[in-house]
Amino acid sequence: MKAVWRDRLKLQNYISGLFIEPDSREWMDDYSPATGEIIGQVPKSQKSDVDRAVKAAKDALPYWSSLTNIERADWLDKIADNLESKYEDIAHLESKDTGKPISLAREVDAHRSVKNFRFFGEMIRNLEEESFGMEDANNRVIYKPVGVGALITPWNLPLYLLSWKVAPAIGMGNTVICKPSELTPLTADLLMKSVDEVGLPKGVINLIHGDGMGAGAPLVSHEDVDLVSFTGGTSTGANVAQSAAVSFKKLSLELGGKNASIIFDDCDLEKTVPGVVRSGFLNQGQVCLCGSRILVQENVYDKFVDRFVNEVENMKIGDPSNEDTKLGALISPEHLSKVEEYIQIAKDEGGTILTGGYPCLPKEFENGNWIAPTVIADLDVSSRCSIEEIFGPVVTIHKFVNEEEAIKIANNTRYGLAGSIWTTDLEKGNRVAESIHTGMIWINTWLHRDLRVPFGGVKDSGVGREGGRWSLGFFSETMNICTKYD
Ligand code: TXE
Repeated sequence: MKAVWRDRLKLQNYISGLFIEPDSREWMDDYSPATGEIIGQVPKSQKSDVDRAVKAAKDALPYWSSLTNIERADWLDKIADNLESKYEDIAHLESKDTGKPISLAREVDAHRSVKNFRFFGEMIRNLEEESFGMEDANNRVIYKPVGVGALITPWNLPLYLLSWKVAPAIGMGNTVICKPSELTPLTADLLMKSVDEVGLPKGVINLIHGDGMGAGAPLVSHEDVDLVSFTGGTSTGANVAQSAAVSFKKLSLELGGKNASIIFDDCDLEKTVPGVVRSGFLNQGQVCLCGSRILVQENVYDKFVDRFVNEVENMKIGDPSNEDTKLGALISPEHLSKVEEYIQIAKDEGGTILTGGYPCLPKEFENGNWIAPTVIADLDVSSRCSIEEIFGPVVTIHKFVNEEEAIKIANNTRYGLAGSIWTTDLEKGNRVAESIHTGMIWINTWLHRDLRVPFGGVKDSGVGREGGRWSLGFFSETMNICTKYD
């Protein structure tokens, strides 16, 4: 299938089935992370745009929520089919907008965006009512829509994360307003085109572009918004939580991570090294699940580090549109500066840079946000780079002696999202996993996703779980109806 790429897309909001300009008539530039060129213009929306979108969603609610699960599942399938026909477009737009390699955008972003709609369509079609019989009565548990949902998403996996929220939200009978990151608006626009093409009833899915303060904040605090699902940074998440709490909105927060990869000396190094490289650097380390702290048992430390650094240095960095590129650019100049500052902090705190620096790239990329994958050793386990989220292609490596010490280091952070454990002793792997304070752990793998399982974190990594029936639970109100027999 041929990709369609149109330079400098001038985007519109999508409200009540219409693509419309923002009231401000102002747009922000959208930049290519790889080259620094302007590739699109993003509406700078404000409260009046948000008000209009919320009204559209509220007006659409009575009809949409009156449909059966099967009817709504059919709509999810239609959106999935339409997105699938745009598979190559999704990959190209996402790669252009985020700076990630095209192969990754295809395998991960395009694939999962389609799959999210199919998966939740299937789940909702087969959702069965639960009942609890008593001697003299019966309890029926039913799922009702929550109402109008605000879905706020970040820039690292734009359509992947947006579809992860939209599909279960509308599938359970809610109507929604999407607020994608202002840094990566292109595939959210594509989704609206799909929704428009399939003829989804107007107002069920609305989209407001804009920045956090102008568009995100008035959306979260809007009195007619009943639920907020947010994925993004921890400090923004704290603001969102504060604002949503005032009117007791249903809230799910998926925030940052500082995940440990724990390598025991009995691991299979042939599989562990590539697995840990992937977990450290996928999407330039800009995935909340990335394993950015690598804890290695002392007996295998030197051998692991040698092989690991060698494999990292062999990753191909450069033009995201090349099929064999493994690492692309960072999302923005500001984010690149944040990552550079952390590398400087690591040096100041006594870290040794085992590999890193800047890649040598053709002239067309000189204004992009580039940095080579960086591996830092010799830092104290409590140093800032070892416990704070960097969210870039930077990992720290630490030595541990035994299980207890590995667990202690892994838990030595305010974050608690995920992690991975690498060992051939599965009993030990499971024992250690249960002691780690996170919402998810992988053993001998990473980012091996079954969409039925709960996804989310503890501590500063968030509140609540999405995924499978947890998403269906979050995007609905469960109600019990108890009927007493004569
Ligand atoms: O995300 P923000 P940023 C981490 C990562 C990164 C840091 C900051 O460490 O360096 O967060 O990234 C919208 N009310 N993650 O600043 O601000 C915003 O417009 C409502 C981890 O880019 O959290 C965007 O749509 N909405 C993360 C979304 O929130 C607001 C992925 C996320 O932006 C708002 C990305 C407000 N007051 C970064 N302010 C993950 N969990 O995967 C902003 N927004």
